[in-house]
Parts: sequence; structure tokens; C-alpha cells
Amino acid sequence: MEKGILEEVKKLVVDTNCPVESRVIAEKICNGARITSEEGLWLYEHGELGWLGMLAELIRHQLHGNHVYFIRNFHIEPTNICINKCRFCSFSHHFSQTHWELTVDEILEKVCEQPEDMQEIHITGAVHPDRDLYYYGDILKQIREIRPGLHMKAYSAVEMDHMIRQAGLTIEDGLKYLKECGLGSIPGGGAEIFDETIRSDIAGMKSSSEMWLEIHEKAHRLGISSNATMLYGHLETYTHRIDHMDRLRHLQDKTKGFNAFIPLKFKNWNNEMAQLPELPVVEDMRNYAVARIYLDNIPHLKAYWPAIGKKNAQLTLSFGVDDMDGTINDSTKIYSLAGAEEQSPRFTVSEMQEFIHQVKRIPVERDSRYNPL
Ligand code: V47
Repeated sequence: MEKGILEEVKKLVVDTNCPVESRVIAEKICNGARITSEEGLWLYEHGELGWLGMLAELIRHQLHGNHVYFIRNFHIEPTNICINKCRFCSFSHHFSQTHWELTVDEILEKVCEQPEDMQEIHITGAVHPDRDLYYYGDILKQIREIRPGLHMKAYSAVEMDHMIRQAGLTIEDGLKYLKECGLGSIPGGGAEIFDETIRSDIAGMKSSSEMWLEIHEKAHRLGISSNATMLYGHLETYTHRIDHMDRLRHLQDKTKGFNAFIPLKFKNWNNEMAQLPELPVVEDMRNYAVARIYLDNIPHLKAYWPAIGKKNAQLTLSFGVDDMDGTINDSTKIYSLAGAEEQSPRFTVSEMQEFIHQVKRIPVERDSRYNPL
């Protein structure tokens, strides 16, 4: 398959009927060279869906062959009480007016309910005003006691910024402490869009882009890997998306600590930005493809299927995606509250395998470090 695509791409390189920009970009991709931010912007502005998909698939195939990764995982969302007032958020107490917080015992109970073969817990939620590093560190320690083999991907950089400041520590010492408590990696949430003007409009009170990047950089230097997200399809332009990915690509050149990039499509239910229409699926697929092409140094491109629905997630496998997040086990509400079609997101392992087989790919169950199991 790769050979077929490579031949097609090579034809494009010499096809003088194609715009010169597309030939230059195709040639770079054939040679494994990096595209510039201007070229990235050109892809967004002029790249036709099938053409972008072909380029992204070539890269994906060179990196991962026909494998599609997935993990047995579940989420814990500790609270919806939040100091931030992000206008796109349907989860926090600000819009719903209902306040809740799980007790530590309730969290531990949820962990105990999960099957023994669970690989990863993903903990993220709102930024509670009163909880600090030691509170959240204790949760990790207690989960580790119950399930020593469970990888803990916990607390977005935005949550960490607040909890570490509450405890009066430096970012570095805070991260070291969480690592001692059992933190395995950091989820990609809170990145939203790095452009400072758009960020302050949609998420004005949230930690800055600089702080998000600083926390991930410091974590990588301490040997803690992480993911990166991008919230798209709201007020941002293509230039803002390229700027966002460019900041990630730059950091990744320095640290190599990002495992996966996860585009997150803005969903418009029950939030202060509900008047904005959601993007058409074609735009989602173009966005996945450009991300795969632009982020040449982040190994995995992940589709978060609870956000876009199972059918669309299956389509992303033809636009550069190699990672289908996880089985989830109906444990997250962030997207169902924002209007995602998956109101009780859940895949059994055999359903996930069948889902991947349907598009003629090979399902590979992985651990949190992408080792095949
Ligand atoms: O930062 C919140 C997004 C993120 C909406 O690291 C919304 O493996 C769209 O980061 N419409 C949290 N998006 C979730 C997250 C994540 C998800 C899956 C996997 C990983 C990983 C990380 O959810 C927030 C924000 O960008 N979000 N509300 C909304 N209405």
C-alpha cells in the first residue's frame, strides 16, 4: 500500500498541471523533509481533501505500517468546580450551575470497580479552588496502592499550575513530587489554542500558553512524557492552528517528550459559545491530515472518538491517525455534556478490534508507552 501511495505522490511531484506549492510539498514529504509554516498554511487554505489524505497516509504508513493502536483505559473526573470560566466548556459548574466533587473514597471505589486488566487511568477535570498538590498527590499514592500496575496519566498542565502554586512549590519540585507519588504521564488537555488573543477570548482566566508549554517542557526533562491537544473549530483561523502546532513542534525538537497529538473539535452544546456552528466533517479530516503532515516529530496522531463519534473516528484512519485512544468504559462526561453523539462512550476490546479490522488495519493493543501487549 505504501508503495502505491508513494508512486502516486511521486507522480504529483512531476505533474506540472499541479500548483507549484503542492509539488514542492509533495516532494518534501517523499524525501522525509519538514514543511515550513507557510506551507502548512497553504495546505489548510488550498489542500484538497483526497490529496491531503494521501500525503498524511504516506507519513502514517511510514511511521506505523498498518497498525492502529488502542489501550484499555478509563477516566476519572474528580470535580466540576472550577476557578476558570472557559466559554467553550460545558463541563464546569459555571454553565450547568450544579456543583459536585468526588470524595477520595468515591474515586478509589471507581478504580476498584474497573477490571484487573485495565492499563491506564486518565484523571482530569476542573481546577478546584481549594485543592492542592498534596491532595492530588495523595490520590495518586492511594490508587497506586490498590492497583500498582495501572499507569496514571493524570492532571492537565492547567490543573498542575494551580495545584503546585497552592502548595507554594516551584513547577519543577511540584512535578518531581507528583512523579514520586506515581504520576506516569501528563494528558494533553488545557492547551486549547496557544494564540494569546484567541485564548484570552475563549479561556481568559486559564493558565497561559507559555505556562502550559513550560510545564510540559519541565516534565519532559524529568522523564515524564505527555500528550498535546488543540481545540479547533471555534474562533481560531488556520494561522492560529499552524502557530499552535509550530510551538509544539519546536518544543518537541528540544525534548522529544510528546507521545501523541490530539485534535479536539469544538462541540457547541450547553456552553457560552453555543451560537457557533460546528465544523463539517470534511474540515475535521483536513485538520487531521494537516496535523499529521506538519507535526513530523510527534510519533502518534490520536483520534479521541468520544468527541467525534465512532464513525467519524473510523474515517480519521484514512487521514493520518494511528491511535484510537481507548476503550473508555463510559467514564467521561466532558464530551457527552458538550453534545457529542456518544452519550455513554464505551468500546469492548473485541468491538475495538472489529472496528479497526473494518478499515483493513491491524489493531494493536498497547500500554501507555506504546509498547504492544
Ligand atoms: O482541554 C472541553 C476540551 C479538553 C469542550 O491526553 C472541549 O490522551 C470541544 O484534553 N468542545 C480535555 N472540546 C480533554 C483532553 C483529552 C481528551 C482525550 C485524550 C487526552 C489525552 C486528553 O477537552 C480540554 C478542552 O480542550 N474541551 N470542552 C467542548 N465543548
